[in-house]
Amino acid sequence: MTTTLTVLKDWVDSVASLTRPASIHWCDGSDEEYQRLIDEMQESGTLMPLDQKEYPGCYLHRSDPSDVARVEHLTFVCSKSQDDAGPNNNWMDPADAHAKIDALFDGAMQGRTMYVIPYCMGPIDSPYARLGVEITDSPYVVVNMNLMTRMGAAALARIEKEGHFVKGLHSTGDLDPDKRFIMHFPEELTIKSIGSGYGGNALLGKKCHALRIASWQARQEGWLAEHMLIVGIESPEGETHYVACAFPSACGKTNLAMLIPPESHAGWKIWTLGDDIAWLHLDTEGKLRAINPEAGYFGVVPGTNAKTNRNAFDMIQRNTIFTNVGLTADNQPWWEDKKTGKPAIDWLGNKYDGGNGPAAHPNSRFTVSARQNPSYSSLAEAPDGVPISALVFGGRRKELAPLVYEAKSWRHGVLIGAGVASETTAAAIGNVGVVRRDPMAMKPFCGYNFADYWAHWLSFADRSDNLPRIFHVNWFRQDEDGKFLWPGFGENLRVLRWILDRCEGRVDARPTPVGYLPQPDDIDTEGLDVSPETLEALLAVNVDQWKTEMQSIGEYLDSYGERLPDVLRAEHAQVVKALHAAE
Ligand code: GTP
Ligand code: SPV
Ligand code: MN
Repeated sequence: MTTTLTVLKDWVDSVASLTRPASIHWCDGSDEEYQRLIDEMQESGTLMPLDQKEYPGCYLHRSDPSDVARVEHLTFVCSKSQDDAGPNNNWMDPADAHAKIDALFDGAMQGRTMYVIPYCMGPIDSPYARLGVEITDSPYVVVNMNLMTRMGAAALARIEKEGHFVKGLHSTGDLDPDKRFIMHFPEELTIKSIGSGYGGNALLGKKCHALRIASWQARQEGWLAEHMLIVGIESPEGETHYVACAFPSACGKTNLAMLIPPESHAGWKIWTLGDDIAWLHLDTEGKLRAINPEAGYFGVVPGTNAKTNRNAFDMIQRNTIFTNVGLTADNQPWWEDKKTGKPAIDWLGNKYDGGNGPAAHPNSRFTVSARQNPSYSSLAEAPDGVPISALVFGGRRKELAPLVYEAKSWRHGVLIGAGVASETTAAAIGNVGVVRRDPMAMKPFCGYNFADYWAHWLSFADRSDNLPRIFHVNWFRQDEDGKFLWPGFGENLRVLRWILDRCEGRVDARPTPVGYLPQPDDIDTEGLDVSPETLEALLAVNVDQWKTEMQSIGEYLDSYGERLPDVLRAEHAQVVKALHAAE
């Protein structure tokens, strides 16, 4: 296989002459190709088969111990002007960046096969879908891209028809963290990544293309590329609403996207459209419509059990690639909070004795096709996507942020999004549990200056009076003993119900300086172990704490200087004023 498209052929030739692979393979995306690569990786030791009786088609990959998460400090946006990348991104001059990374690519694929992966982000016949080609020397990347994207012959055909595509060059290099870089050249629609084989660093269709490059394109073209799940919520009366939620990494997107209604909610159904990324476009009626550019899930394994997420638990019982989980004595995958089995071997391959930290890495992941999800929506393949009723921001906050509140307007909602903060998680290398600003859950993923990004968000109010309402949720409030105040998981449906009631004008709300809060009776706690006092705590607005928070948000916004939209400053000033008036 090769291509009739000269720009593609020339680029592949030039990469081959730089990286000097032993051979070149054009991926067709077939089942045979997938299985052949799986077999080859078992021979080379890259993959280990799991117990094929209980876990048919499942394999374990152990990554290099230094290569277990995204590397934000090594991720760069290399726009011509540093201001276009903004204070939210690491920046390098494009010429310097190319020189630096090309030197590392020089001869990097010697003795290896170079795989050319044409892929399509979004349903293959969707006008909103975008094309890319990833060149990689990692067969692990190829099989993951097979599960995560529409890749192969059909994508190549569309690329040849359209004539343009995002170029992604990846090599695992020698996995030396000092020679690891993830670089984006938005003006050239190009990504270059070397030195990591892990997730968001290496599966270039995901965060690199579908968020960093796509967000840049979306701003120019008038749409949004967001770190959001997309979920359909069907009531017992058969009314379905679609909601898109932005929570930072490892803060509950996959879980909410495939939520199982609790027993108390007979007749409710949840339909998953996407668990990580949404591309949002205004339609001719001014409605925001969402597609999921991905076709599979790269999900956090720890915490997944039959009670928290039965759908995911069942889904990863077959045809799943596990990365960095532990093993039981009978060669089944094991992770913290699995609730069944016992660990015998840890994620590093050492005997597990309980003394040296978790058996599964906290950022261990499963890769699986979305089609295996029992709650997979039939509209996940719809070319025009689904209409969105509500946008929801969220974070992992021990205190302060209430269980749920609603923005007073689109503009106020943009301020709420811009002020999102969350405790850091194991999804990126670095400290865990430190609260940091993560606007719209896009801190690591926005490919341009956040000031321009907020202006772009604000501009939607000028283009439509039919926009979704905006909310903020927090499943992670804790008491003094570190116990979660809210049961979370399936019970989050109770909060989604309030959100939909608000969208439908079925309930009123309590106005506060920070937004509209539920009247306590409007959150159904029937059958829950949540006392009225706990609910009150979950729905409280502590004026003093919020004043401090708004001060900190104000300083954060100010760090964007002149480019910060005045509207956002004005929205901020209004909340501050309301907090002072509330004394
Ligand atoms: P990325 O794939 O990194 O973008 O993460 P994500 O946002 O999809 O997070 P995910 O759903 O995988 O959840 C991450 C962790 O949070 C898992 O360990 C979950 O068990 C836990 N979690 C998810 N939802 C809830 C919840 O409602 N309450 C509590 N307490 N924990 C939750
Ligand atoms: C995240 O970190 O938000 C993820 C995993 O979804 S990764 O693919 O590594 O970005
Ligand atoms: Mn994510």
